[in-house]
Amino acid sequence: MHIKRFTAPTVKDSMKAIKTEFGENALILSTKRISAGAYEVVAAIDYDLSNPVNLNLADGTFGTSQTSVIPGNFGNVTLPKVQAKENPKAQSETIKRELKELRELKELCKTMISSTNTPVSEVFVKLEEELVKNGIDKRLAERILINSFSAISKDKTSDVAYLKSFMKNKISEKISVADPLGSKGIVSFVGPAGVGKTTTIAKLAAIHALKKKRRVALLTMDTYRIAAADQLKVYGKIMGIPVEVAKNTRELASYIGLHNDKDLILIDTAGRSQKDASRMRELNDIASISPKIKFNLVLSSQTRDEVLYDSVKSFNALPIDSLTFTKLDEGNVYGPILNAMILAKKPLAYLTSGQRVPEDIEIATKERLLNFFMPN
Ligand SMILES: Nc1nc2c(ncn2[C@@H]2O[C@H](COP(=O)(O)OP(=O)(O)O)[C@@H](O)[C@H]2O)c(=O)[nH]1
Ligand SMILES: [Mg+2]
Repeated sequence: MHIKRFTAPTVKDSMKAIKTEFGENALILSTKRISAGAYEVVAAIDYDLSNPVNLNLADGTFGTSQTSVIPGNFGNVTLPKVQAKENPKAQSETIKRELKELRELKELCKTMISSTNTPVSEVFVKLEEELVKNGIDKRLAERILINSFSAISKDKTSDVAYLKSFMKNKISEKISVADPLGSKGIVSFVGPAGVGKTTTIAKLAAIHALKKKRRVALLTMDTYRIAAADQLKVYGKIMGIPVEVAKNTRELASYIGLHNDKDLILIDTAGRSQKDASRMRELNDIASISPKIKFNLVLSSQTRDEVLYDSVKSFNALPIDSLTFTKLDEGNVYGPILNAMILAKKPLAYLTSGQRVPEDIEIATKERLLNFFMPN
């Protein structure tokens, strides 16, 4: 469903604009006079059937692993291949399911329109605005809202507080958290350049080596930028922990062997553009050294929509175990974290909010995340 506000000098003019943009099938959600000579009409249109949408209204999910959570940009993460393999019977099942979902969506819109005492549509639009203002992808915001509105009893659809807590629960079901350094292991930090991988590693190394007294070794494969390895060496020296520079995956494998007595081995990698195929291959080679190596994808919370989705999609080709979001101190919009988590379908490990080592890092908790996504 696509919802849009149309403002014009008269309702008739708004209707004309709606008809031009949305066609005959537009559903009118609300009409109000906003000032002398200005009327606002909120209209909605069903998704085009050709658009790969799975609302899963029946079970209240935002989408399944076989279909996109969010159409459009999110659609080609897993969808094209899965669809290509579908046999005609499965395809017809998919079409049937989608038609059923569209019918349910239409019913939901009708319910919203017919509610005259407390215009549900206004609550819907207001909550959607709140989510979108917080950086939550509009398409995801609509799904969360539709799933929530359709799952609660009608007398609750204008109770904003109830709706918010219901939506929080819905989001909570869809996200998870995990600390990859909870037990002994090897974790490689990957992600675009400049997001804060090396700083995050320094913070984690300080916490585990100095505070928790665990045996830690740092390995770096970042030999592309001058002084990149030095940055980590300085941290290692201050903390009194070994730092090894590996020029290739063969060397990396031998350093991993050398430090097999350690509780934790943290691997720093060169920040690379996901468009750089040879460097992405190198990251894949790290994965092939040992299945024990975990991958944490580090992303900046300040990266917006398309660029962020691009990174998630490209790096998700690696066996990513968890995510980290950095630079929370640089903004007050947290939706992109949710967008990326839903798209990546991976748990969140750490949040960082400053340059101080080791103070500015925290282990992610669901409670904290939900407060970021839907502040009270
Ligand atoms: N404001 C802020 N800056 C950060 C944070 N994490 C890292 N940085 C800074 O971002 C820049 C790049 O960090 P670096 O760790 O070298 O990124 P890398 O290229 O991914 O290894 C440095 O100036 C860091 O001090 C954070 O949480 N908040
Ligand atoms: Mg670095």
